[in-house]
Amino acid sequence: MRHKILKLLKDRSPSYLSGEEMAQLLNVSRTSIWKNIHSLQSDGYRIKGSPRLGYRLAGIPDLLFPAEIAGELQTKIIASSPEIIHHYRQIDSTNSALKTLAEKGAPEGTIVIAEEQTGGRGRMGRSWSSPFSKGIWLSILLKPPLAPQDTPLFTLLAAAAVVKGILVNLPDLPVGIKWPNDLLINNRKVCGILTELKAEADLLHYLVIGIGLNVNSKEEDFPAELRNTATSLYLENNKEEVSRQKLASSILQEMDNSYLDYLNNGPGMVISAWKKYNITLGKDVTIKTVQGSFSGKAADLDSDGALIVEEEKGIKKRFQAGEVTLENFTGGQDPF
Ligand code: BTX
Repeated sequence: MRHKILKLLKDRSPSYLSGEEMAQLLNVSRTSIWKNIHSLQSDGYRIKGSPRLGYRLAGIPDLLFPAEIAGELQTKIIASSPEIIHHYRQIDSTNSALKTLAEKGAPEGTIVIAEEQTGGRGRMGRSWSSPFSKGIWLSILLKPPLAPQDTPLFTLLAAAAVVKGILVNLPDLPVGIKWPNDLLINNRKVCGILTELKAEADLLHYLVIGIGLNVNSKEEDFPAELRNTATSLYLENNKEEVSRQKLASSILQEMDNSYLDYLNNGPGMVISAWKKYNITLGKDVTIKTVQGSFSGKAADLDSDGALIVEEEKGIKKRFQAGEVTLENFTGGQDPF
């Protein structure tokens, strides 16, 4: 009902629409209209009431409500209807919440998005700073018909889709992907991706792809220890705020487009999109893995997403996981 009332107000904006007309159009009581208007107002929608004219929408908060991010979407699977978009003002971790929903049978394409995470998670038990309304803290549930060993490609798919979503809104931003899935601008981390899965030996049950993108964070919004290594779109965009609603919609749309392309045509496009936006290949790198550290030139990306590193004597090694440090990067070693 809230979505329907909002749609009517948006369609009529900036004019007024009477409570009686809304009640008739939606076939509900005027009390129901009135209650929903109050609930929208308490969420931050500026709805002006006039005894003679009715209601008028005067402002929309930049919060990631399903009605706002789903409005322009033309997705087939991901966030394809407001019912599979779960929005929270505050939550521990969107990945954890989505895994709980997945266990209860949530359909593919379900997303969890939050204004703030109190226990945002990075890889290997690290934490992810996620202050209120400053970023996009988002998780997406996918159930591709694949073996678990194919899943690293989805992290690459997500990284490239987020870059595309950013560039739709900010075409000049020099954003690049450090293997496998960190997004950097001017050598600082603007986005991280955490992919988690449930699988048996050769059967993938589901994937949860968690995206953390710093959007309107100012220096003081980052914990002191991150101020030299993290950045936000705001800081890189001449300190101009960016609409999180538009950005979230663009990212979901690009994720959906890429996922459908993957399902229909295989991994070719994922690999070429990742290569197009990467800042890793051709660089001297050190890669830390559970087996130890290796240095060499990042030579290529394999068709399964593995990084091929060429060591000094021309010996090539394949890495499916690890932490890459880019050597001789602007300003010396990168800080991650
Ligand atoms: P990561 O392990 O590559 O990065 C984590 C490291 O990045 C931290 O140890 C810290 O040094 C740094 N860091 C922490 N917060 C930020 C930040 N906001 N900006 C830049 N650097 C930061 C990357 O892990 C994966 C992060 C995924 C986060 C998403 S948010 C939605 C979803 N839910 C959830 O709990 N996690 C994911």
